[in-house]
Amino acid sequence: MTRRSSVWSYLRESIQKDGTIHLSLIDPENQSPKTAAEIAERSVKAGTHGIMVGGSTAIGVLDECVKEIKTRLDDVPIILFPGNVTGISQYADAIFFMSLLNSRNPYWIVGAQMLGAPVVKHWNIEPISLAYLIIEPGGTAGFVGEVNLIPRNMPKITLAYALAAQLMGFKLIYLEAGSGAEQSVPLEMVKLVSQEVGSDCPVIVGGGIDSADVARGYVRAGASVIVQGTFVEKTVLKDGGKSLEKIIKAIKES
Ligand code: 1GP
Repeated sequence: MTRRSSVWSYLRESIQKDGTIHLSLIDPENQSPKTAAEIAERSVKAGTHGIMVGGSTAIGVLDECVKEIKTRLDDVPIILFPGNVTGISQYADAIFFMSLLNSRNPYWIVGAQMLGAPVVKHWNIEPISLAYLIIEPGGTAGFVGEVNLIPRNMPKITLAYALAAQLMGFKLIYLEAGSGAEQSVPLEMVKLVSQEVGSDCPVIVGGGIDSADVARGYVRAGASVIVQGTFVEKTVLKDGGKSLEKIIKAIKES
């Protein structure tokens, strides 16, 4: 198994080239490692740029899941999206080394990171610093992360957090509505944050994105990365990746 040399360079260059890229998120808790690998493989065929692996609660099966995906897909980066210190696997190419800036509990801002950092360093996993902001409704991530949810009608609060993240030197900013959220992040919020900090810190949007129209809206609002988890897990094996392909095509053509 080889490891990619620099996932961050790959992401940055892909964003520069394509404008907005797509990442597929797989939660190891939702299926067997074999099924997860099948989903990842089909997502790549549908045009996704990389595979994120993680969830708010998964423990135990992560290594198996990452290994299985890696044996099938050696040329697409596998990036950890950890919900806690248990979300680290030595087999991944990179890790979104994230801080949940709007948590009320310092554990999610820097405590888990303090515990995880030596492990990331030991396994030489590429860290990509990421400021994580959870917006209403927030879902499981909002609940587990003890978040002071940003109200949907307060884009300026999100911007203030994003500016703080930029000044603190984070590479990426992730605006999260929560996995499977009924309402995804408001367009106006994505637009404001992308306009003000997007050229320095690319903006990732995720949570409840389930159609080409919604994805198109985020591309036009200036998002650099669109993440889909629930949609990918629900559709890719059923229709061989056709629906996902449509969404990724819409992202490319917007
Ligand atoms: C969750 O933003 C991601 O952390 C993806 O959300 O599962 O709703 O696509 P979905």
